[in-house]
Amino acid sequence: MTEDSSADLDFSGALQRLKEHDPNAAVAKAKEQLDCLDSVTLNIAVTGETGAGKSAFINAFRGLDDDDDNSAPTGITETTKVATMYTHPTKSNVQLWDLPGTGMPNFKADKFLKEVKFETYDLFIIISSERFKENDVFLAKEIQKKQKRFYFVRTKIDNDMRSVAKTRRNFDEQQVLCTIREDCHRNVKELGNPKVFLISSYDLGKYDFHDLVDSLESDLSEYKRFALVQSLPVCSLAMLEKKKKVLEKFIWLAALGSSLGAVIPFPFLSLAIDKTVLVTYLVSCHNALGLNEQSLIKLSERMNKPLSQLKSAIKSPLALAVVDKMAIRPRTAMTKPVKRLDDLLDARFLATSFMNVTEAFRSTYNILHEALNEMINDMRQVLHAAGLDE
Ligand SMILES: Nc1nc2c(ncn2[C@@H]2O[C@H](COP(=O)(O)OP(=O)(O)OP(=O)(O)O)[C@@H](O)[C@H]2O)c(=O)[nH]1
Ligand SMILES: [Mg+2]
Repeated sequence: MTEDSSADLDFSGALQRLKEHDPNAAVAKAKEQLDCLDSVTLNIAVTGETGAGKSAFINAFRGLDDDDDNSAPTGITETTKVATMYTHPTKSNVQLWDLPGTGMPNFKADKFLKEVKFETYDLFIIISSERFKENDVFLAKEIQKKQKRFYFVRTKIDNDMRSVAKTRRNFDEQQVLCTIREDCHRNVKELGNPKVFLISSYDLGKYDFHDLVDSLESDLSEYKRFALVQSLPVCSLAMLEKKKKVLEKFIWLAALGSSLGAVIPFPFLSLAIDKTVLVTYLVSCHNALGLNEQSLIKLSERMNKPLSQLKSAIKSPLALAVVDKMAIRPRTAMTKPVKRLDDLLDARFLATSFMNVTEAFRSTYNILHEALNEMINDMRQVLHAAGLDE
């Protein structure tokens, strides 16, 4: 199967196939697709002039602060000299590449692309903290020639806002954004009026980050899109909604992939459902939604809210059970008793009875759907507690 064979990716199609065809084959196919989702890699190249904010953007994209372990070094003395790969902390198949700056006077776009091995990347993000320069345009043209996509990002918008707000009495944010946008477009219009995304790497929830993600998504194959959306930090309610849509789309795959019932006849429920597949799916949703410990710590630091306040917004037994399952520390007598994830899943399955494999599939789908909704509701409450629910 190729990663682009997305036509099959829907629930009713899967159900139909299950009814009409060999269930064993349908389950095997789902498992194959799940493996594919796990193994697809997304390589994003980030380039632009020295000091433009490439490394800071990469850190923000990975949900890290500039001073975290494993973050890309930032600052005026930390110039990126060779292409360096940074993997996503929870989705290691998403790789961001910090490429050397493009600002040298003798810059040759074709030589540059050859040196950084352009074929490695799915797409290029060209960053500038001012107007885009000649070298940025040369590079974009060359990327286009090589049949790859590029996206212009104008960063450090928060700085622009601050300095204009200081000097103008009738400060109008939209007006300032409009001026910056027009200014950027003037310098890149020979490329056919490409979009320019205005961004602050220190506040991804504001300005055009969401639009950038929409554009990246629409240009990627279904599998790479899934990897991208899973990896993004939950910086706003809008981002949470985006994740919900994408995660929901793949529930049926986990439901079908777990249907051991197709292979082993009932009546033993534990034999009918492969809980490992379900647990893997729920843990990846939990990470993607930002409910894991590391993401909550980052959110509490960024929004200056106590971690305990954010954690107390998480109420669903399922989300708590995933946290408990993922905890590195051993359980102690002091640890609040939490239902185990496997037990919770068993309890939900016991409430249903399966007549055949399509029934099992449908029930598993509903159980996972409900579980995902519970975690999404929890994350909505976390964002509310963090003050990010506007
Ligand atoms: N306020 C603000 N500062 C930013 C932003 N992005 C980057 N910076 C700052 O700009 C400086 C340069 O950022 P880097 O990410 O190191 O720039 P770079 O493009 O990686 O630079 P080189 O590696 O030298 O090519 C750092 O001090 C960052 O903190 C942003 O969106 N807002
Ligand atoms: Mg750098």
